[in-house]
Amino acid sequence: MENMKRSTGRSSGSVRSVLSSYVLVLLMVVSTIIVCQLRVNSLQPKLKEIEDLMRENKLAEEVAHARRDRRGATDVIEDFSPPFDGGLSGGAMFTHWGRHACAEDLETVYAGKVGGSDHNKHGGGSNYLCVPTLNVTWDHYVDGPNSKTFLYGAEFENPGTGFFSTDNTQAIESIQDYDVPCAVCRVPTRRSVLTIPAWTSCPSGWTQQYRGYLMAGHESHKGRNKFECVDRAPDIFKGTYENKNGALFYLVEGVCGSLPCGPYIANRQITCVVCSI
Ligand SMILES: [Ca+2]
Ligand SMILES: [Ca+2]
Repeated sequence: MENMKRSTGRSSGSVRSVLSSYVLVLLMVVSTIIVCQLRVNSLQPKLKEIEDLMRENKLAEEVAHARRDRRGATDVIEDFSPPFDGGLSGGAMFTHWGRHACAEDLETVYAGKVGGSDHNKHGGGSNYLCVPTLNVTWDHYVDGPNSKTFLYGAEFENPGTGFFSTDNTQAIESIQDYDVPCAVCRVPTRRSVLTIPAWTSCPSGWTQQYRGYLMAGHESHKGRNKFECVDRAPDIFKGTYENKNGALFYLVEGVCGSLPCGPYIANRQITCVVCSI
């Protein structure tokens, strides 16, 4: 019995000892956690400072990257764009058919006479050209008919009466067979030029460069030409009244039925206006 009491007492002592050890370990763990937490808390401002620095550094990198991109884009734009001048650079180009020079407020790039393919032959070009009469220069050449493609001069054909003013014809009453002048014009302050058939004035906001009659080749001839607007007060080349033909300018008439009858009238000569904006 006595032994049992001693044994029980030893067991209780062991249990207390073990419990004490657990409590001690627990206290150590708790104290360690508290110390760590305190350490974490003390590091928090430093951590935030580091995060702020990283963020700022990232932002700085992003700003630097964006600046590099912008510089690259600016270089590309400068490579392909002229210096900004308020949007007036460039100018618009057109050919003033029937006049020796452009209007005074325009730049006459060059003047000449109209050329084209023969009115009654196949082949060649289908457009009228404004061919310079000054400073004609050659590169390599072999004289003689070699390629069988020719550039002719152009003249007025069957211009009728009452259509064209004689204001600029130097007292010549009829422009029949006279060679057709032309001038290539630049409108420095405009960006667009448009030829409008069947109108004698420009749309609102547009400026009229000139007006006249639509002209092209004769439908029975083999050649084809572009329609061009020829000034209703043409200049002439004095002394060119000989009938040389070549490329020809005829007044163009509307065909009612194919075009809507009203506004268009059968066989009525089509007007035109050249406008810029
Ligand atoms: Ca002629
Ligand atoms: Ca003729």
